[in-house]
Amino acid sequence: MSRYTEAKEMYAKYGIDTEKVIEKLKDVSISVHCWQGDDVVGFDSKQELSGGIQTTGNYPGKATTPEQLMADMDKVFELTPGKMKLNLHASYAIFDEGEFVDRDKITYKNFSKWLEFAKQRNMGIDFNPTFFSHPMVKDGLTLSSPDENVRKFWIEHGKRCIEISQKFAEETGYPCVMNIWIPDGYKDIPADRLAPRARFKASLDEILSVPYDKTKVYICLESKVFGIGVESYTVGSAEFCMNYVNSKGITPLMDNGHYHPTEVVSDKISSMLLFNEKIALHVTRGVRWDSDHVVIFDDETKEIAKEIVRNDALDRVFIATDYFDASINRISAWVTGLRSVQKSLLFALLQPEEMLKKLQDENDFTSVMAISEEMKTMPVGDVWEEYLRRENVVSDYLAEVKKYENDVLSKR
Ligand code: RNT
Ligand code: ZN
Repeated sequence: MSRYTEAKEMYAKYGIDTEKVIEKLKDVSISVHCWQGDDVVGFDSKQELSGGIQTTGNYPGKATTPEQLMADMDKVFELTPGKMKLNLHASYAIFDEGEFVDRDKITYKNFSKWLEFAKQRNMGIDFNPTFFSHPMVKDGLTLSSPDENVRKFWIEHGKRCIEISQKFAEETGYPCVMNIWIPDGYKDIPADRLAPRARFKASLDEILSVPYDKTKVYICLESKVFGIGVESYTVGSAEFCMNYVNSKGITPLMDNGHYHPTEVVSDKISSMLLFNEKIALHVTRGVRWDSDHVVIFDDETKEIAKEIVRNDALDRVFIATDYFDASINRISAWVTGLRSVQKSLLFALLQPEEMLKKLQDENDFTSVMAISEEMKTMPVGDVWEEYLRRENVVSDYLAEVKKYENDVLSKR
């Protein structure tokens, strides 16, 4: 008997059909962040990374041209099972020789190569305006700046990005999730917490005045608690974003690095699902702070996956990855993170959720604990291997990555 057949029988004892689970997992789409490939540098101005986020490390072979980034992403797609979407930042605009278009003026034409890339791979595109790493970020502020010219520049950027997102959705045939995150905040205790938030609110209102098709473009707002150099006050806090999103009927985005270290996104998902048709996630791994370490198959990632699965919300949660590690092979980092998200979803799909919910209602927490612990050592790995086999994806991705490093990355 094969290991998978044995695993199938073991799970069947808990009423879990591994065949159905594999079919379900195949359909879950993960939005792959392009910025893991070049340490969040982008192509438009190659400015130093700003906005309180940081990459550390200097592993050789990073992508420095669109062609290299695309080639690296192809390697990632080849080594990753399941459905994927391309997640682009506006700073990844591709210009012709000698051309430069600033962020307040970009159009979909500056992304035509990406559009071609996505279409050829039958992928949708998600998009992000880039409110950082740019000279128009003044004193660390963008949409909340007291300087009207600064605000205007970034409002125009936001508007252009909605237009581009709409075009992506129309051209690819897949809806585009457009996520707004701004780095605005203060290093030390501010004298006025209200005015910057009021300006941010007014700026967002202006951006959202651009007409767009709500069935094609989902606009998200991502909150944050603090960033490096922005320790005391963040304009786009959780409360700001949650209220703004609800008042406008747009989509909340939770990044699990953006809360106090003992707060967990897994506990927030159910509440957000009760009040929002869709929610979006940035799956990352914060180590002591929002460090954006590569996602691994750890407890919180599994718990997030469980919340999506047992609340029957796979079609209501936009899942995207968001991490950047420059200290290890970037392709391996990308693939490890993406596989970990999928593995967590698989683990979640392999839980006897109905049984556990019933036991909770009967206040039998003794059984809830015992069964949950048993599930941890069930043969999820054998189901995972079968899933890879059916998706025609190699199991040993490390060997492939090393080969690519040798053949391609080391020659850059
Ligand atoms: C920053 C946010 C944001 C960025 C990307 C690059 O803390 O998480 O999502 O990581 O937009
Ligand atoms: Zn994020």
